[in-house]
Amino acid sequence: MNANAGNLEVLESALLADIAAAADEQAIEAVRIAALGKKGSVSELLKTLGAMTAEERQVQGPAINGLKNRVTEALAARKAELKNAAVAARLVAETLDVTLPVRQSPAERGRIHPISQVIDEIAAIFGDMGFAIAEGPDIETDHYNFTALNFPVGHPAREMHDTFFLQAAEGNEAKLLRTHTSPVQIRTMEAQKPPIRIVIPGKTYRMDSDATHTPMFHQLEGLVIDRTANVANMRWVLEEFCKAFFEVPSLKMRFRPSFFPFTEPSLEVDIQCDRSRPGEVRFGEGNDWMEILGCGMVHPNVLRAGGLDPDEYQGFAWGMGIDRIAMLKYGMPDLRAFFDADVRWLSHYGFRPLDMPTLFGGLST
Ligand code: 2NL
Repeated sequence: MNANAGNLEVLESALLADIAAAADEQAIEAVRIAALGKKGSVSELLKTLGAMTAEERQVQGPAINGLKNRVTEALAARKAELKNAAVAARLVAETLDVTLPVRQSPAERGRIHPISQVIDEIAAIFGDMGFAIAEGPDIETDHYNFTALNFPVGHPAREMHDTFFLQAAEGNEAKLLRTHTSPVQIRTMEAQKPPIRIVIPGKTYRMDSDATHTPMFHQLEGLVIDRTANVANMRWVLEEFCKAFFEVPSLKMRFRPSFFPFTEPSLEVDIQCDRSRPGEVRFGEGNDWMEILGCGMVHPNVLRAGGLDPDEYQGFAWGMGIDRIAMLKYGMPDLRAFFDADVRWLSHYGFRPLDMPTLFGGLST
């Protein structure tokens, strides 16, 4: 009897020590199963009560049940303790400084390159006039880049030192990097019937590199072809474009005779500007002129090369440098910074991606 009481005490202190030593909820559960589970040490003791005499049970019943109750309580207390400790540990580990400034999302932090912005602005202006955007490959054939555009054999632009030629496979004609976006107009004439009203923005390449020229630059050309398109229509389209692009209500334009192989007649266009303030050019005011684009009536040979009958169709076309007009509009002094990929430059001169240029909301918001 006394020996049994001693055994109960030993078991109890062993179980209480195990409970105190349990470091997490998994460990405490293991102790519970070892003591109170189906084959647990305490459960096994309880099973022995059935085989006892009434006198024995009177003593052992309360002793074993008392042990069971104290172990149950100790398990519950330790479980609660571990739970609180786990919450406290998470509170320390998962601190959140709510006074930190909110980090901007990529859509807010990123910037649209001025060239992309200007292309979007031009697309908005001509899109509003009913033009579609057309694109084509940067790598072209001699036919689309020169021959179809009425460049005579021996024209200086066809020389190796002006144009980037690609290495040709044995017996094949060398391809080249397009020197203007005009090949896209020829491809469009071949692919669709007039009326054609397209603008073509894109990369162009010439072997030229100094303070005002980069070997890759951006051009925008336009093409209108139908049965009656004429110089007066061209003048209106270009004037509406310049007013919208430079965001001025009125603007004087000057058309000077010029020469391009692909147009006849060919014209160069100057717009009115004011250069009287140092380091600043204003458009639509003043008595100065600035050259802005070249244009003309599409040459009959070019119409023929595009598969059109010049006795049936006529049209006008124009071309301008995007990089240059972007510099003019946004006062960027150095062309080369356009292609340096300097994020400090881009965060200064770039545009917010969510501010899309529209004619009703403003182009350059
Ligand atoms: C300039 C002048 C120009 C064109 C480009 C063109 C294209 C075809 C037919 C006729 Cl397919 N013309 N393009 C016409 C006149 C001028 O560009 O100074 N560009 C930077």
